[in-house]
Amino acid sequence: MFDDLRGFLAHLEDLGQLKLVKDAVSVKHEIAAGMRKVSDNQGPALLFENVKDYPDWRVLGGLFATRKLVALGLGVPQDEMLERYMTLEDKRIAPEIVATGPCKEIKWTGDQIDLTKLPIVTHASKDCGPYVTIGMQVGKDPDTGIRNLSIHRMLVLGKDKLSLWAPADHHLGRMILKAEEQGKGLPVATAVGVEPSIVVASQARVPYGIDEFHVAGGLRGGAVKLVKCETIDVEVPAMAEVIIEGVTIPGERVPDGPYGEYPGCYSDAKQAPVLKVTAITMRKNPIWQTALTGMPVTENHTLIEYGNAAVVYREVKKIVPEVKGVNMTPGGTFRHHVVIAIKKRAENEGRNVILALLSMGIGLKQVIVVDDDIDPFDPMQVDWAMATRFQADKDLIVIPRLACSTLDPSCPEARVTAGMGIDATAPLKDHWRFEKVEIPGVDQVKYI
Ligand SMILES: Cc1cc2nc3c(=O)[nH]c(=O)nc-3n(C[C@H](O)[C@H](O)[C@H](O)COP(=O)(O)O)c2cc1C
Ligand SMILES: [Mn+2]
Repeated sequence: MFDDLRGFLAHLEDLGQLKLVKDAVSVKHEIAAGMRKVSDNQGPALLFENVKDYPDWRVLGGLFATRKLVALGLGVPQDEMLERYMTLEDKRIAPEIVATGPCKEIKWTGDQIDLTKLPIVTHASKDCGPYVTIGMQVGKDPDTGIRNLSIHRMLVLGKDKLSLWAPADHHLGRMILKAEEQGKGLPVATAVGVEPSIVVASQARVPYGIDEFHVAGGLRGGAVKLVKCETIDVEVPAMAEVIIEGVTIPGERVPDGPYGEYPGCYSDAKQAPVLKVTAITMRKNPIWQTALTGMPVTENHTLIEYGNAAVVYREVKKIVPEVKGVNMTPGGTFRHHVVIAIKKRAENEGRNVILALLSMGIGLKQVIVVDDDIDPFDPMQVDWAMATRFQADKDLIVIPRLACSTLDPSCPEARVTAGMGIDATAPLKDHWRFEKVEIPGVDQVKYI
């Protein structure tokens, strides 16, 4: 596996999956424009070497723009990703604390702290400002001290202040609220530019109280090396490009937005916690990494696919042991829509699957269940199943007002959604009526 981000970049360069961009680009929109293009065109990732106003920096964008890049990051063949991801997610290898590391090569403390000296990118046309979009936030539960690793966007508010959009239904948001109840700020470190398994692990849907660095260890097949921060009691990846250390200001909230969000629409300004920066450390000749979100598919979608598909697969498996496929669909942002293929052996198993998935609260609003003779990844076959095996009056389930982690603008209020289930499995009774028409001997035809 890769020791650090630079190791992964060298690998991508060998494979022709990394483009070194020499053209001068601005951090305002111009970098994001290139990222949009490679997200729409199957890569490659982009390393901008000539960033206007930031001569000391290189900026990396679209590192996970395609599903192929995510698979390369984990060193897993793309068609085996879900199966392998699930095995590796369960492996769990504890991180190792080391004395120091490259992320300490340069240190800014006190008056040296200045976020405006980092090439933080403004992405979408209506974004309210520059955002850190792929920082790995590390926080600790104020009572147990157990770490959490996740990604939350941060808006630059000044030289030493950032917003930190971590809502209460995410683990870091919960920690911030817990600390506030004790009248304290929460120390939070943000690591930018780490190797891919740490990024993918940050998206694992593991319960509160599980340190995602253990998941990263399993994904990469070896312990992640962590070092202590300079100013807060938090550990961060030793090989990271940049570390931003800070403490949330208890009770303080700022408007954060509008921002071009993962559903592909702008979110309104939300009241986000504020982080006071206490130190910035980095490697020599640092690489700043930024990630695009907005209309699917971007890296905000590809990175989330397998964490979501895994938790859905496991939930379905509890009800129907023979799960043939789980397709979190790209148009459904890899969060909202799923197609499940099952081998059903009791009449209403599909309905149980629908209820179980809609009640998970992970953002699902549309669940389609098909039989195992349908490829859930083929929209034509799924449509055919709906055309011939589904009747809306008896096979459609609508559940109003579910609590749900979502930024979908069609929701009646924040974090509330209706759920829809479509049971497009054929009845077991009179099954011959739902069989696909087949012609014998097609495989033997040699003349075309
Ligand atoms: C590129 C990227 C950006 C993200 N930005 C945010 C964000 O700004 N706010 C947020 O709550 N979640 C964001 N997420 C999703 C969370 O990081 C994800 O749900 C994570 O699993 C939460 O961790 P937790 O389960 O420990 O709460 C982002 C994910 C990715 C891949
Ligand atoms: Mn977590």
